[in-house]
Amino acid sequence: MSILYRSDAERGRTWARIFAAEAPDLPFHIWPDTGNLEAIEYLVAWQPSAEFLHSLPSLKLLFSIGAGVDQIGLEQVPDTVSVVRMVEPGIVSGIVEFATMAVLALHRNVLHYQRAQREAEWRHLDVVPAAERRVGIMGLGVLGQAVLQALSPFGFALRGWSRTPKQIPGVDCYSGSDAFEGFLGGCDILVCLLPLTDATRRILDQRLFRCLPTGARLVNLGRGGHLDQSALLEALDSGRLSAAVLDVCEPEPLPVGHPFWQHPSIMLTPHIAGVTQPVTAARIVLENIRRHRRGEPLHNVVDRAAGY
Ligand code: NDP
Ligand code: OXD
Repeated sequence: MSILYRSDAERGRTWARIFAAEAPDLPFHIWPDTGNLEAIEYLVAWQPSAEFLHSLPSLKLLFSIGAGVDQIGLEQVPDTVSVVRMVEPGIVSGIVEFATMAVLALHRNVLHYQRAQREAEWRHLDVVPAAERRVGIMGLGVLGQAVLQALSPFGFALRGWSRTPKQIPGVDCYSGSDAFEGFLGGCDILVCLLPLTDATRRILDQRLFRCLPTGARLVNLGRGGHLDQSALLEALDSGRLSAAVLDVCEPEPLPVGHPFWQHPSIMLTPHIAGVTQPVTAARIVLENIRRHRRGEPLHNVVDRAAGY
């Protein structure tokens, strides 16, 4: 029995140290040193190929190194293998910090002031009180709820949208496609924290932008595949949207010359909002392996039918 880690090798060395100290009976390998492929029961990876997965006859658990699992391609994972996503405090605090930064930057018109500074213009906009700014989160899971909690002390009018109904104190909750337009109509700042599935691909499209209040602002922290890029450019250029913060895009990185790189109303970051932290993540994975070995239910198993 062994575990193979197939991701960033430098962070993998921290994982290896933790496993050596806390689970010395479980051999820990860092790709490309796989050890005996037939002994691998646990795999930690971002985007393993179908061919590689099928070369591991004893594989029992596939741990996504990230919170999202769309990059794995669930349909290619053998039915005998459970897929577990990464829910660990390092990702959560990273997303909370980034989303708070992005919402505050959009609320206080930071992209406008960056442009004004570049043009050496002393050009101010009205300050809108937080209570008059409506912030909506698409996706009320681990990350969406943590972001709402962090935004609460600022006094924004908060709302959220999910697949199944939720009740969150201080947040107007909407669910399902029937409630979607009503939700969007009250989002001056919209944050996408959805998983990428068949139901959410290209959800950030022209129809959605038309349902937002004129001049709304967008933050996409989900996946690049959520966004219809042409629709965003059109919405920004027509004034339907006024600014966007994009941490994810498709492809990553964007090609040289892509219009997002230089767009004055887009802030682009290279998928760094929530980064898996090796010390906390290794311990979370180890706890799940222990549960598996004791025959107990696992935490954060992906629902393959739902795709997240
Ligand atoms: P969760 O699985 O905890 O939550 C997902 C939420 O999305 C749930 O509230 C779910 O609804 C909702 N949802 C899913 N499908 C739909 C749908 N069709 N319609 C409406 N709501 C839907 O995920 P996390 O919060 O942990 O992560 C969310 C995503 O964030 C990840 O999948 C990943 O893509 C992205 N991410 C990005 C990072 C970055 O650095 N930019 C870092 C980490 C994650 P319900 O509650 O009803 O099930
Ligand atoms: C994740 C990510 O899914 O980093 O964790 O995008």
